[in-house]
Amino acid sequence: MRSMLALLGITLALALPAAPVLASDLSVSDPWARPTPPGSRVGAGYVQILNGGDSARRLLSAESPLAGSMEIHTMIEEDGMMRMRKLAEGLEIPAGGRVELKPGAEHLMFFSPTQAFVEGETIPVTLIFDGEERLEVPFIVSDRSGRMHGGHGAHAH
Ligand SMILES: [Cu+2]
Repeated sequence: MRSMLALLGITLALALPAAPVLASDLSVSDPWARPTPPGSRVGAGYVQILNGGDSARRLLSAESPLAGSMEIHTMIEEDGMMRMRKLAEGLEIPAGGRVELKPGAEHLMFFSPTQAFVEGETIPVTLIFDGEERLEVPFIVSDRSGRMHGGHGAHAH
């Protein structure tokens, strides 16, 4: 039985398309979104994106079935105040490097959420990269307000 299973495994492996075609150098870790009150018109999401490849990649956009639209933002200091700005060209993930979207820095914006983001729930997000690569990433809604100092929440859009 054991050897039959092993054989079956080999057969299946041979039947699969060549792995490098499907393999991605991109991966993500710790995707999370902030809880929002009902009726909120915006939400924010954060994630680390790792690029294991040897060429730079670019996050171009994002979308979610639970938001009317999404944007990639950064924070800049202007007249002593931190303000959000849309990254129209997207966000580069350096070769062999990583970018951490986090409060007070780059982040994803959810506009016109279709529902409140409730702690513990999952927001499905598609991250869209150059080369038309799409990563499906579930963002976990979690309250990390203790770490939000200088973050996004205090700023009107
Ligand atoms: Cu923003």
